[in-house]
Amino acid sequence: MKLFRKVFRFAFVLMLACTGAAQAANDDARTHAQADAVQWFQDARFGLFIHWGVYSVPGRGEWVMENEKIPIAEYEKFATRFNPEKFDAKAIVDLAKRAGMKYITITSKHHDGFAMWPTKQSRWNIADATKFKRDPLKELADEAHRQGIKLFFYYSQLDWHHPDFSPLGKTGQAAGRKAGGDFNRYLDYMDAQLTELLTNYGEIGGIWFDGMWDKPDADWRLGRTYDLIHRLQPSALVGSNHHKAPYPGEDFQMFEKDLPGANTAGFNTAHISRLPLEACDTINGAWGYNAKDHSYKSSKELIHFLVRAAGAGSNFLLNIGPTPEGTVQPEFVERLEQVGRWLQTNGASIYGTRAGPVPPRSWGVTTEAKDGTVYVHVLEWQDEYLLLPPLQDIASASAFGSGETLELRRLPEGLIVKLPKASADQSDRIVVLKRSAQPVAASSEAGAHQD
Ligand code: H79
Repeated sequence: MKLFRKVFRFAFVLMLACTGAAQAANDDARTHAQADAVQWFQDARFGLFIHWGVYSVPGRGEWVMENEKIPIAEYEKFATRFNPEKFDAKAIVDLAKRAGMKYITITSKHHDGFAMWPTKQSRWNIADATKFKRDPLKELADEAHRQGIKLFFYYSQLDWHHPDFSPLGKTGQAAGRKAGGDFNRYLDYMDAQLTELLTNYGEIGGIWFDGMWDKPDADWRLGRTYDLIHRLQPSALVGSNHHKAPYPGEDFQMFEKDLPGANTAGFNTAHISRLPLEACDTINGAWGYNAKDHSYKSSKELIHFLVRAAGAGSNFLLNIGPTPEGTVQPEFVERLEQVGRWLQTNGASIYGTRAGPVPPRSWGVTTEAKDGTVYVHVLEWQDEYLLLPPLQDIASASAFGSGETLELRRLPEGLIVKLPKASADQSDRIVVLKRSAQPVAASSEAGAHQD
């Protein structure tokens, strides 16, 4: 009997040790996968955001259900008209590549709860509720993988359609759901949908959550959901647009319509964390297709946003809202191609860089490559000379592209650089600063003054 107990205890301890070791190995795998993914993400710097769903049918933006107080039964009729036969995953991935983007983040489910893939968890999805029998997420995932573009899924935790999204939050009050749903059952549904997305679509770059702000005080079981994601795909990065400082388990921090630190949009009150950063914005004013919104940002404005994001150490996720047919309107294509052309020439000052030694300024920003080369991006500055803070180890300045040596004066107050001449259509004047191994003294005798 005693022996039996001993053996039993040994087996029990061994089992504990094994699960502990397995857990440690898992954690270790996640740590390595996450570290590589984070490096990749920060090097990428530019991605394509896609807002696409049944809301594209009325063409009044992705908030149409809430803004126009459309009840569920009425809203579901848009799905019967959603038949995006012109959707061409290759055309979309080609476009992202031409734009110089390294990843795509697409709405798998927005606040209206509609799943853009044939989920088995409810019939409110593209296969069961529309005439369109294809799986656009699968087509996009396969094409993205073929072309070496990473695919992220946007997933709205807020749901205006699910009966168990209860009690209601700030929004979704006009959808017409009965009270008494079970929120934990909703969270099980969400985890089951995420499991599908992270199991059936190959390698996924990450999950981009949105909508927690609707019920900031609810228990969202974040730890459980984030662990599930990290277990299913250790290299998938998790981020959430909750407008607060990041929670444990999140791998990047996003800023909606805002540069990190700028807070121009007013609702990203979270301070900047040490996590990788990503700022997202629209080309016109809408995320989902809006047929009447023609206030397009110019390609120069978009380039400036990209450059200012890089200077703040952040990625830029630039959005398109495809039409209900699945095509991309020409105004978006044209602008993405223009940004792509700019990146073809100037990409070395953006890709693979981190925020540079001079913090963002109104005149522009600095980025820094891994070899220490500093790129000064002069965006809004009319004068011939620019005063930079006294950077100690800068040996020389040259114009990006032409390589022309630029005059550099080292004063105790700072570095004065003579800027390259701007051409009329130039979005950005880029100065390359090369570092020396030794700090350079602040005097013209040091040989820094070149005419
Ligand atoms: O998917 C796009 C938008 O539909 C979504 N995020 C981007 C990426 C988005 N949802 N809401 N918002 C953007 C704006 C949020 C506004 C809020 Fe509020 C202000 C949320 C909480 C305070 C006003 C009051 C709207 C809800 C309550």
